[in-house]
Amino acid sequence: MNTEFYADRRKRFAETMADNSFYFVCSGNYVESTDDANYIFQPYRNFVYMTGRQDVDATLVMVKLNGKVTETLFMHIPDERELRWMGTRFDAEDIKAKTGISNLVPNENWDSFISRIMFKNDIQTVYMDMARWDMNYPANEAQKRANRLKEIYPYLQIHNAYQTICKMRTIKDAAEIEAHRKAAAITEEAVKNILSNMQPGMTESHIEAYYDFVLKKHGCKFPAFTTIAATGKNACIMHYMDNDTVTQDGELILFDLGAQYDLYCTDVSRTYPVNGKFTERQKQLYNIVLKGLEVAESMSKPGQLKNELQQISKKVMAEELVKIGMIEKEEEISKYYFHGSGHFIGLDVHDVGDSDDTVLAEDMMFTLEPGLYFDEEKIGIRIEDTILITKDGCEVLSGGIPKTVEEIEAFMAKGK
Ligand SMILES: [Mn+2]
Repeated sequence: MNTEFYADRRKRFAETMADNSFYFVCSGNYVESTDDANYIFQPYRNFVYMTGRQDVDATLVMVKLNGKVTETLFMHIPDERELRWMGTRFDAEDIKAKTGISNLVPNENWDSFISRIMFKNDIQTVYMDMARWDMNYPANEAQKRANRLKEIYPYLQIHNAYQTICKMRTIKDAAEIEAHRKAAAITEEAVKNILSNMQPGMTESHIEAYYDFVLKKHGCKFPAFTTIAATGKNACIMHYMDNDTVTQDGELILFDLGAQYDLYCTDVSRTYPVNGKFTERQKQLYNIVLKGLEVAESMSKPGQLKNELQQISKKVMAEELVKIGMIEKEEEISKYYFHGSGHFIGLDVHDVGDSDDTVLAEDMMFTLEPGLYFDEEKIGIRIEDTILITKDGCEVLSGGIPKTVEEIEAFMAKGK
């Protein structure tokens, strides 16, 4: 990604900072899993957003003094042993060039740096950056640093900049949209690989492997989230992730999956006949969900209240269920439909910034995901797209992934 995008984000944030203040955001650290192993490192997304980097134990500091902003990146500098064992890549000049931050400082210098800016200047305000939902989580690096600052400089006003930056993240810039497009294109190729290879008798995870293969081929080490591959009645379990059931001829299989590129996510659900052909009944129910999705997509444009899209999908599906006699009154749809209709998407799958009164605006990205679940028929159907709001409508980034009955049957017939 181009350096200018990160510099621009920092500049826009700096404009919201009070004069004579500083902001810091930490990338985070490894979390121990078992024995001498760690969980996969997940960099703090606001750090990535502001720097484009995914380093362990790094901190960005922006100091604003008399209207002038200086930026410093604190990093862990690997020693000889680490370079040998871990192969850690560290090229200071490259980091400076890619981030646009010219001050690169070892973590060990944190205390002296803080002492210096606090000694010379009348800083009263500090912005930390912390997403947190639970009192019982252990303190993270950002909290530890904020606590220490407060201890030494008890007069400091400490604010959380998290929401300000999350709000910026809801409007994607060109570089972010490009990354989302790449993630969507990889997902499309991967789902098509499933369709070309899926056969009744395979386990769900065997089918999932055709998807994983394409992700790895494109250098995506991990998907955006744990894949759901749920055949038959498993599709009625919202967070089914065992993926160990043998698929049967005549069943539908529900996939909820997505690739990520540069951490930018795709989130797609599709429901396909394992053998390549829908039964009449499956087609009837499938087309109701598809109609629910299509009507919401047709109304996705700037100015539209996002939450209304859920109601629109729900109403259309309820009307159709009444028509075919599955329910008598529209409100009875809650028997078959019980989840939300979608979420913002970005550096996180369930991205930040969404609220009950979100009005759609150009360059927002979100998903729509209506579904219907018929336990007694062992059929669960969800169809989900990743959507970009454009100037006067929307673009369905996942639109190339077979979705209508005709597209699905034609594609699967060709692949066999
Ligand atoms: Mn999904």
